[in-house]
Amino acid sequence: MVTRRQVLGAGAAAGAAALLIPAALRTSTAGAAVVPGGTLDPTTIPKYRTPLFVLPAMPMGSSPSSGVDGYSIAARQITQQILPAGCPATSVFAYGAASSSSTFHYPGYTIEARTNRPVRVTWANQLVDSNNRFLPHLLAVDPTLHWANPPGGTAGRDSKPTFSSTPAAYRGPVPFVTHLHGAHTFEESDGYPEAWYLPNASNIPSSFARVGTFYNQFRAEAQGRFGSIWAPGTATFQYNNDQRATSLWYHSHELGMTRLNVYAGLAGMFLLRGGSSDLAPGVLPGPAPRVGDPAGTRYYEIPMVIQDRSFNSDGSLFFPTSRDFFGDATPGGPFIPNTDLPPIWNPEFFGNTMVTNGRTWPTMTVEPRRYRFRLLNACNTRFLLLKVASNPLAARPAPAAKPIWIIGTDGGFLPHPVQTDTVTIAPSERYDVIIDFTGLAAGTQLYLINEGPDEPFGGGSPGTDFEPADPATTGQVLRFVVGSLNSPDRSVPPNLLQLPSATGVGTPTRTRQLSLNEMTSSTFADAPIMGMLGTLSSTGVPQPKTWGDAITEQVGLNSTETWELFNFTEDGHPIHVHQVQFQVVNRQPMVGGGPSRPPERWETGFKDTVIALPGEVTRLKARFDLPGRFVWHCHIIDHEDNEMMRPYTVG
Ligand SMILES: [Cu+2]
Repeated sequence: MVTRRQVLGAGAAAGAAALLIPAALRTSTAGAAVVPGGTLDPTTIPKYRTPLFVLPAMPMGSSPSSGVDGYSIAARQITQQILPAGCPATSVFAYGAASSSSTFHYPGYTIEARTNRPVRVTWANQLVDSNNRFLPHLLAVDPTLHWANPPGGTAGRDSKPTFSSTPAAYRGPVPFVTHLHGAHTFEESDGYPEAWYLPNASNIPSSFARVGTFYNQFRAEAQGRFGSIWAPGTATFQYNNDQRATSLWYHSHELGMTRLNVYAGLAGMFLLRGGSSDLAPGVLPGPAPRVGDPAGTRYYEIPMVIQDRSFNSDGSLFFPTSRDFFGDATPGGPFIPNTDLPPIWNPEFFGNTMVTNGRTWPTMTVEPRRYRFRLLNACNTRFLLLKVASNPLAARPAPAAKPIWIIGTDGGFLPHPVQTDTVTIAPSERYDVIIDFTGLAAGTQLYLINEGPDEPFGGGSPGTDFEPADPATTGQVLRFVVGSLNSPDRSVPPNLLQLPSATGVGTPTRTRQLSLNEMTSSTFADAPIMGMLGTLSSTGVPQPKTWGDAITEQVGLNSTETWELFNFTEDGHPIHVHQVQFQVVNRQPMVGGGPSRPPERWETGFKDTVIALPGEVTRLKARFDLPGRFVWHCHIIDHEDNEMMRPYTVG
């Protein structure tokens, strides 16, 4: 694989002038070619053979107390037909209702919740075989990062271990903890990356740490706060849902392993409905799946979890097993400890197939009416630029065949519906959209295409500033085929929608200057060894910090702050702050003092993840009203896993 970019050193090496290189001059080396991956050639996979899988609602468990919804959800290894019938099945990690093996699916079934009605979930790590012996990871775990590190024991867990020779991939039991992305929740229920736990397997080596550094503290807090006792191999988290109706998602969130556990399948959606921040039933296209729906129920509100994946010819997921895959250093390294280059971790991952709701390139029969889609980009690294086109192979940028109406994003409804041809969606962002197929003749075929790049996104437009994704593979997502109308569409046309109002976060009393950095190997000139977040000196010099450095963001309880994200790297990064739904203030060139840009039209609601583009400062404001220890991080999860995450505290 060719090096896909020219890397700017972060920190000291990044000259400010270099940051102002126009995006159009950036080297684009990927081209309209198949993205390298496993042994299965993506061009041989038949497209549009498999119906879109409509993710059912997650079955509830018994209610732990009056007014609280209870769930018991486990992570297990299963086999699933992700590739079309006739191709081999794929082993994945999947969430499901612990009492019902048929509910295990990648991605997980959708948790349906009501605003201001708490949901309490017992999350069980059941990554074990039928003899209750632990299963090793499906993918290659790099043990040289700052990671959960169970073999380090209690003294060495959650550390960056040292080695006297380059280690092989870790093959031990899989650490696991779940984060509900976008949730307003206390620290013990937030899925802190050092609050992981191993399965309660029979063969855990006695020298291993079975839980992460913060597990026992949060276990005690959960018992005090809502009376829950955590059994071995589990944690019980409570989501109070005291926030606006919106689309959240749950996913695995372990220190140094999030990219692997999410890629292996541990993700699902969580939809929060009702109350004054939602619309009355019937206003929007619906229903969405509910537990107990009779077979044949027609759905007009459908979550779409979009991911890129690569496969081997035996159906297994492909993920790099060596840094050699990236092609930016001498093959074979040398790696840690002989240089500073991790032996297995790759800076970014781009798959060469597109998978929606756990199926490659599905097809969906739609009625000639409006649909509501809950879009989630659950890719590791890939930014998507989604568009509805009539010809999937049209020259890029393709003409839009239908507009997409954006009505909501991470933190709920926008102030007003926004009509667009393209939805730009970074990893972990959500957009709540309406597509109107009304009036289309039966048999009409439309395609959801992707015009984002097959490489990191730095802003700009497809075909002008970057090469769009390969139209034959990653440039296509799914197909719509128009069928016949089953019943009248009584939903309100999107241009006439009156969306619920919201109260802003208030006036900030403090501004923090924060930096996004990329560190380059001291041995291999163009090879990134990690991303880093940090602060800025008083003279504007970035001060990159590791996960293990002392906490610098200590926020006062109930205070409102502006965070200025200075991006010193060459790529865009989706920055996620736990606990809060923030407002995007503006973006401005870091150097030269050019005018600031207001938020994009689809960013005018509340967000928990924001695209920070290279060479710009991106400003957000948030109110922090829950005390505790949380994290903020890049949601390119390959970056997050290798130092591009920082703890922060409130109160
Ligand atoms: Cu990043």
